[in-house]
Amino acid sequence: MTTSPLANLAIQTAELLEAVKALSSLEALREAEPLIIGKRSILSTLQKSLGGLEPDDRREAGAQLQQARRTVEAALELRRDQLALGARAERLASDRLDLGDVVVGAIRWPASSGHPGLVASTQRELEDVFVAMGFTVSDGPEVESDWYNFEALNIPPAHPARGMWDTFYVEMGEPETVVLRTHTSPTQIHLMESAVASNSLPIHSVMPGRCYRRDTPDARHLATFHQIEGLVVDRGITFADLAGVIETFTRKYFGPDISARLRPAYFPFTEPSAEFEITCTICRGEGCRTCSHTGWIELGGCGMLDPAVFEAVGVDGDEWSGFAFGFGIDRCAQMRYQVADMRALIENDVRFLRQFS
Ligand code: FA5
Repeated sequence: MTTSPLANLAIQTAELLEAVKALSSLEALREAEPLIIGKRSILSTLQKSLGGLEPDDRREAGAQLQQARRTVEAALELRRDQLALGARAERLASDRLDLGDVVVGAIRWPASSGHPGLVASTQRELEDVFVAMGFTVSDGPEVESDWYNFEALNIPPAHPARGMWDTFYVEMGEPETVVLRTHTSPTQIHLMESAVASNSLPIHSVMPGRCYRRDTPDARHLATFHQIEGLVVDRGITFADLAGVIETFTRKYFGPDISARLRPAYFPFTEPSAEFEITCTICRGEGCRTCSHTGWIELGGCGMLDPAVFEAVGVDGDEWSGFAFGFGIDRCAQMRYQVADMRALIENDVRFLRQFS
């Protein structure tokens, strides 16, 4: 008498069900699945052995085997669902955000109060330095007509110098072209126009404010940044006055250890013009990524007011002369507080911000 190949099917099925129950993770289940119901499983081996049976026996054995397979498959699916549920619960527990914890733990209670950002406080410090030197503080609009941002500053349409400032345009053409100011120099024009209108020359003023350029942010540039413009219009003003103001400013703001230099430059609204640079405070002049390995950082431009500008605003150049400068406030903050990458100023990382509270 031959034994049926399925003689131990009940025991074998029970063993498979035990094995399924013992699976402790989704990964273990994925690994064990081919051995439990795949081609290499005992169920598939038994299936192959049915070939030698009589047709009736084979049909009956086939049905039994099918039933066993369905039972094991159902157990496997159930185990898969249980394990997936467990894994999800674990994930949720580890991601859990307890607002109570945040108040008591991370923020500290009582919560610390806010404080002005580094650029805002630098602007105030710069204003204080210039006020102590006898300047008043004025401001002007951030949205300017083409006339104020360019033309009155001796930069007519299509002048190649427009390329110096990559501009955000608000309106193009008729009735007039309107831009986000690319520098604070248009405020000079407003100030001189109103001084002429009110017959209140001379002017000794600084004008801080936000500027916009289509510049790609990097270690020394942002698309939205700040400048402080300086304007002096008086009788008998010379380049020596300008150099003296810059030297005094550097000593007062950066201290005696920092060297400054003026290098010849070109701006359409000043003649002669210069660039104002200081020793890079990140590397102390050794050369680093922030200063492009030159050891120097440009803080701004300056120069004697060009006669064309006086003409545009109606100042009598025979009686008056003057100078102007425009320094980057973010650059000043960067150099004073040794911020290697200017982008840190706008990232709002509280670990950075807290250092300046
Ligand atoms: C000007 O904007 C001139 N208006 C300065 C000036 C005023 C010259 C008066 C003569 C008389 P410049 O494009 O070089 O010049 O910018 C001056 C300073 O602004 C730079 O030295 C730098 O400190 C700062 N600056 C310019 N572009 C950016 C920027 N994208 N991000 C941060 N700071 C900037």
